[in-house]
Amino acid sequence: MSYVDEVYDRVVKQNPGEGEFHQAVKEVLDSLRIVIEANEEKFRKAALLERLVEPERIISFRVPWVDDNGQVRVNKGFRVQFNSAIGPYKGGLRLHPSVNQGILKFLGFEQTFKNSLTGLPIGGGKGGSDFDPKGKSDREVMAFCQSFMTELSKYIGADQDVPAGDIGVGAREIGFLYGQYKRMTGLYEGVLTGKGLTYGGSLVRTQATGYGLIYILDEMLRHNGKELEGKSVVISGSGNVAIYASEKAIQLGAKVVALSDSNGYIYDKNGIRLEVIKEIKEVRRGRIKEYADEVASAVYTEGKGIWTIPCDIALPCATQNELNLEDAKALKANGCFAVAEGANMPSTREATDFFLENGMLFMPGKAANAGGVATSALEMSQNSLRLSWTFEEVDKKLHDIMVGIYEKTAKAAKRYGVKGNYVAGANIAGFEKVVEAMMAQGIV
Ligand code: NDP
Ligand code: 2IT
Repeated sequence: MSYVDEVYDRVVKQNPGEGEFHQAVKEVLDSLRIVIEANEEKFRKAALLERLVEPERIISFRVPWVDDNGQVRVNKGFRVQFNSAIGPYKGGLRLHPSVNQGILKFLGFEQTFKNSLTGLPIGGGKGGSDFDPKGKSDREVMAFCQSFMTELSKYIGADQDVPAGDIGVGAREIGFLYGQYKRMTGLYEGVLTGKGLTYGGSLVRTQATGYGLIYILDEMLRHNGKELEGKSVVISGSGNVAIYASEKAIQLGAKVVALSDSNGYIYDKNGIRLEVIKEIKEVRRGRIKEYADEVASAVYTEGKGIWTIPCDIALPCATQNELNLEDAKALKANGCFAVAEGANMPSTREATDFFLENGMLFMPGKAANAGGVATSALEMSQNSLRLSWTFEEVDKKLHDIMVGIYEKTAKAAKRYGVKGNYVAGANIAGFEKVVEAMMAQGIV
């Protein structure tokens, strides 16, 4: 049996019930076959793959908090410190009822390669809780965040592990978490990123994942003789990534015609009005359906189905496995020619294979959404230097990093004879740096 298959079988056996983790490992290992087979003896002897798929450490803890009725509630809290070969653990915190250890392991595994691709010195980690911020008061969210950080603060630090936002964690939650970290440790340090601008945050971090997604999409299109201007774009989700991907796509002359949330989607034939979306989502914390109540040209549809809307470009920016084979076929049938993943692993394996086999341009999440964590690393640099760069400076660095990721990804694919396969390219390029660092540091 090949080394890759042996390690994959072991992952399935040793991590029962963690389907998303198996899926993420399989996708990476499958595309690394060519690289691994060329170095099989060396990697086997060093148990390189076995170490790569095993998190360095998982911390799991109880999060008790008191709701507005005086009732004590208990959630599960986690931090997966996946790989520190190239820098301190770095990655977001997700607050969503679907969170469990397997989901966070898939995210931490992906994060390790993504962070490597950025070229910056950050390892891979991810954390979160099954706490659902939806419908909770600000005080309840604060109570949860303070309790969560009381435990987490023992395991993180500016040179050790630096969490940030992800689904359900934005500026409000980062503020509560930071306040509690400072109170617990007495340290005013860059232990979290995505901080507010008045207490150590970086300009552009809010926009970074969405802007970065459009920067790399633009680069991919240009290298393939296409352009963004005038194209119609469907974007799923309406959170941080979806909103700022829309903003940059519109700035560059595209027309964003649809957005969604977990209840349904809106279609606006005139192109969405982003100021209305921002008011609903960022200010009122409302539902996407409210857009159709306010904008006459828009239609709201309850439930799934956003990928049946005809478009040139599709950007899944909500959550894992939100785009399946049937969706991929519908996109292709309606003329879509490019897909870039703002979310982490939003396309199922079958959908990804369909895109690649049908000549569609496809940029996988670990390359396409790396602008968020890259800008987090820029926030860490500014915190260490104790200064702040301007919006233009950070935006330019972000743009250069995304162009760099495109180049590394495209070159690695070409080098291994799979030109245009950015899935293989991103996995190989991300892997090479992590492996070199791991091999250099001995058996750890
Ligand atoms: P937000 O919480 O800001 O927004 C999430 C959006 O996705 C909401 O519209 C939400 O709808 C929708 N969504 C979440 N879960 C589901 C679900 N199970 N089914 C359907 N819709 C869902 O999160 P972000 O925008 O930050 O994150 C979106 C994706 O991007 C995630 O995959 C995240 O891991 C990834 N990402 C985020 C980065 C960042 O910097 N924030 C960086 C890189 C990747 P609803 O409100 O109804 O729940
Ligand atoms: O998935 C991700 O890359 C993020 N949620 C951002 C992580 C970060 O540390 O900024």
